[in-house]
Amino acid sequence: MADFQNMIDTLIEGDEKKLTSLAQSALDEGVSAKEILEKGLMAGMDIVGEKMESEDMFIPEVLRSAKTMSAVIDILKPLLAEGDVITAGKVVIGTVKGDLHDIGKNLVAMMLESAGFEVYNLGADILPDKFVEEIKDKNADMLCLSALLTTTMPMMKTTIDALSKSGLREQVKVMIGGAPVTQGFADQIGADGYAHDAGSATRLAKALLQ
Ligand code: B1M
Repeated sequence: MADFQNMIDTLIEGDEKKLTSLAQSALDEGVSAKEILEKGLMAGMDIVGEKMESEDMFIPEVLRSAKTMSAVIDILKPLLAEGDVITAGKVVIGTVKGDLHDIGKNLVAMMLESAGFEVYNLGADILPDKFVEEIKDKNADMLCLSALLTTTMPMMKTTIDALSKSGLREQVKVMIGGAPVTQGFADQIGADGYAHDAGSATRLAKALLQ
């Protein structure tokens, strides 16, 4: 019988070799890729998110778990049947124009992907119109904006304004984050939510799209 708890613990430890072997053994026993994804990997990543919020895990450890999960997902992907993965929502994410910081944003993107979101990561230094274009193109449910500089925070408002101007604001939730960003700033510029770190970003994204 598949040992999902062992998979969860191994994902938290970030031991890619062991998790690959556990997933392979489960597949050999006839356990479906979908079950491994949901009960082993996604369940484990939920705990990683909680541990990050409570500061029981730190950025390098979270990154290691996220990379471990991605490696095992690559094995499962060809075995997942169409319809096996119900996405939690489509998310467009990027760092705003003028800002080159992307390490934290990439961590948020990885965590969202691990939680079952379909993530379109545009990168850093992204113009408001590029975000809008991508949202239209992908029919996205959520826009995630990151900024690490106090000087680029106003670009978050400019981007939300561009979204409103395009007529898409009502159908897209906007979440913002980054070290200098606060809940007060999110309220001020009309974002739907602010998250402090990648763990709480995943939780908030789920809540906003529920
Ligand atoms: Co720069 N930088 N940097 N930098 N840099 C900071 C941000 C700074 C605080 C350093 C300092 O002075 N102490 C300072 C900003 C000051 C301010 O505005 N308040 C600063 C500065 C001034 C600059 C330059 C202007 C320096 C210069 O050229 N004179 C310049 C600006 C370039 C530009 O962007 N136009 C610059 C350049 C750079 C590098 C390119 C060298 C490099 C970035 C490389 C890269 O990202 N690819 C860099 C780095 C690495 C940093 C520090 C050292 C580290 C940032 C980081 O990656 N942290 C940073 C100082 C620091 O933070 N200690 C600094 C780790 C990362 C995991 O955390 O990004 O906070 P963080 O992400 C967290 C949360 O914030 C949150 O979740 C993440 C995970 O928990 N989060 C979200 C992030 N986005 C989110 C989105 C969400 C939700 C949560 O929802 C959508």
